Parts: sequence; C-alpha cells; structure tokens
Amino acid sequence: MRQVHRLPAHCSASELSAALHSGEPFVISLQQEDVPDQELAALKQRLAGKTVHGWQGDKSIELSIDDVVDLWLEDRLPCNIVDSYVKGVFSVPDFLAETNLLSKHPDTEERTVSLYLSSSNAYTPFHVDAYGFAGWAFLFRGSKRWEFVHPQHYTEFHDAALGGPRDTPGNELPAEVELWRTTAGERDVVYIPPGWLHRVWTDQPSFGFGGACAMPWEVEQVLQHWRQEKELGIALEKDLDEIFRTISAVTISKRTAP
Ligand SMILES: O=C(O)CCC(=O)C(=O)O
Ligand SMILES: [Fe+2]
Repeated sequence: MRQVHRLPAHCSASELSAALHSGEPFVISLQQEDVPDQELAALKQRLAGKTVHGWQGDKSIELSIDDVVDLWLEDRLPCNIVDSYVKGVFSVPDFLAETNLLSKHPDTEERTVSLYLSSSNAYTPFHVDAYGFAGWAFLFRGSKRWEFVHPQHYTEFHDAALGGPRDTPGNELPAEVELWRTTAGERDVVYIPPGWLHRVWTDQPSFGFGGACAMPWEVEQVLQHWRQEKELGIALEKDLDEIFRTISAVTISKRTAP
C-alpha cells in the first residue's frame, strides 16, 4: 500500500510543478484566498432551472438542481455522485486552468468544470475517467477516501462483459497490484493523472467541483489509454487524435502570430 503524496499547504510553484509532472496522484490543500468559500444555497440560485447529471454506478440519471440541493441537504442523493458540467460558477485555480489543453477545444471545454455532490456512504467503483483524461476534484465540504491503481494494471481490471474496469468483490486485489490511498477533506484538491484507475468512498456529505484535464506533457499518455480502449472496442465517440491536432495547431499559430 502506498500513501498518495500530500503537498505542503504553502508549497512553492516548483514543488507543485514537480507533482503535476510526476505522473502520480497527489493532494494539495487550497487556501481561502485562492478559492473563496461558496454556499450551496447561492449556487442553487445561480443555477436555477438547470438539469444536472448524476451517476448510479455506470448509469447516468438526470435531476433538477433544486431537487439535488434539497436531497443533498437531507443527505439522501439517489446517486453516488452528481458530476455535471457547469460553466462560470467556479474559478478553477490557475495551476489547473492555465495549461489545461481541454479548455482550448469546443468539444472538450465543457468537461473542465463540473459540480460534485455526494451523500455520505456513497461509493464510486473502480473506473478510469472518460477518454483517460486526467482529473481534479476539490471539496468545499465533506470527506472522501480515494484508492488508485497505476495505469499499467488497466487490462487486468478490464472486463469485456462490463465494457470497462471491474470492481473487486470484497475489495480484494490481485497480490501484484499496488494500491495508492489518500483521504481528502475540506479545501483539498485530489489530482488524478491520465489513465489511473480509482474508486472513492464518501464518508461525509461532500460538495465541491472537479473536472477533466490534459496537460501538454500528458497528451501521449491520454492517447495511449484511448488507443487501448479502441482496441478493446470501448472507446468513446470523440476522435482524440483530431482534437489534440487541432489544439496544437491553434496553440502554435497563436504563439507565432505577429
Ligand atoms: O467522488 C466520487 O465518488 C468519484 C470522483 C471521481 O471519480 C472523479 O473525480 O474522477
Ligand atoms: Fe473518476
């Protein structure tokens, strides 16, 4: 068992950069001055009328934001996580936003910020995030336990009948598979590098934001995972080769513009 690296609260930019480049998950606590606190009641007003998406295992369900907030306050959401794209209601910290290539393409931009809500005792089974993108998850409230498995073990977890990674009954893992563990609390961000399997237990009602990422140095790893999924016949519909080609063409032409 490995403990996921926790960065010190006021770490330097170079420590943060080293963690982001390490290819391993990490946790960092964000300060109030970097991410001002938010109240769910205010968020409910800002998103009034919106339909949001939740996950019951691998099944997606739709709920109205008003119902979701009320159910969350009563700690009885009917899904393991509400994970729904929201724009403009959360300022992603610079270290996650500035270099994220997914914000530079219309087909992936909406994935960069999602509202996250879970009730206590929720459990999200092993999975890899869509397309093998990296991810970040920030909590204003609550507490979650995370377990990770390195991408090299992906095929051992793949189940053709399920069309994705299978969870392990009784939480047993093959002896050769190393587990990485951490607990995230209020104001923590968990960073999930591309292709890492993860499962999550929610211990306290949780409210925060998360999203998908692909940093320039992660593109090869994302594409590798996506090609692996294509071979297994479970890749999602978007053409990632094309998306990253478009992004790099735009980025290069901006850099060379007079
Ligand atoms: O918090 C959860 O239950 C799941 C979170 C997750 O899988 C993610 O943020 O990628
Ligand atoms: Fe995930």
